[in-house]
Amino acid sequence: MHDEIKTTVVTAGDKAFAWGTLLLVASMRKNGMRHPIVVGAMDWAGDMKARARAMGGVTIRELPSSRQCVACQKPMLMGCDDVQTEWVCWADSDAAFVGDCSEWLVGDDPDEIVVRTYSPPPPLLTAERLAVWRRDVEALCGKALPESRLGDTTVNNPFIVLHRRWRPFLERWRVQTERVIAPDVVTPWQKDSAYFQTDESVLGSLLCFDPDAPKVTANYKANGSVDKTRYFAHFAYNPKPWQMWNAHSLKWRDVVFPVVDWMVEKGIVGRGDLPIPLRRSWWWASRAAVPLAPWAWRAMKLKKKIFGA
Ligand SMILES: [Mn+2]
Repeated sequence: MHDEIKTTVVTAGDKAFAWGTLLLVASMRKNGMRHPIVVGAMDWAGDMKARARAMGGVTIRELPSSRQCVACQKPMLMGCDDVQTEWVCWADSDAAFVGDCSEWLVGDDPDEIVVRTYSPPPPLLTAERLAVWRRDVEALCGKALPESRLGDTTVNNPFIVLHRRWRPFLERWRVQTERVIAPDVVTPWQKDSAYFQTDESVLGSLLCFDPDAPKVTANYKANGSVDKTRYFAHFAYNPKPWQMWNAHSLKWRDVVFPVVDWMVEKGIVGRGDLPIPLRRSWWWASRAAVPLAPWAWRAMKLKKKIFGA
């Protein structure tokens, strides 16, 4: 990319997502994306921070150790002073860029937010929950639109691009997240809450009902809809590829391993430092264990619930 760099990429993870974050950062550098990167890191080991910094242009912002989910720090990080560029891009740390995606890191229109809408709408978004969103937006802003701008749907936010003119909007998103998400919420998925996808649902509520919110782009391009060789690959399903491969993530094998190879080649990590699922030589075992992934994930969650780690 020869154009001036206009965007800072922001991501975050607790220690369970440190390897994912390294993959994300490495995928950018491997593909020639030289953008500054801000990483919100919660409880990371020193060597993981050193590896991230070794890729260049990476600022680490320590997140206070807490039980509240890291995803809720998204609006704070996107609006923080380490972001000095005209645009900011949020990228989830369970993801990788495929190809040079620089073009997708700047929006077509500074008045719009680049974020994907759910189609079809998530089943958990009932009319009752939309009414709660509207009521809460009205309490925050002192006003709210009578009808949702997004109809019966909302947004899915692993990848966001926003112009810095929307910093006051990021601040409203941050404050509302603090108001409506309990401080002891650990994981982003809260199916019994009106804010069932925590930070994402709060963003959705504002985009639906805040009269001063940016308009959602009708032209989301980072998913490969415009160019199948340049896209944002979001791993989504648990467990994540660096924890254990599963039936959904197998398709990302040829996205993940070239990035791992690049990190080893550049001396960012040694092969022996890699978690087993990221070792090519163990692929046969990783592949064979796929049917066990849903059970292993349940066991991991239970362990976290009991031991908090
Ligand atoms: Mn994600």
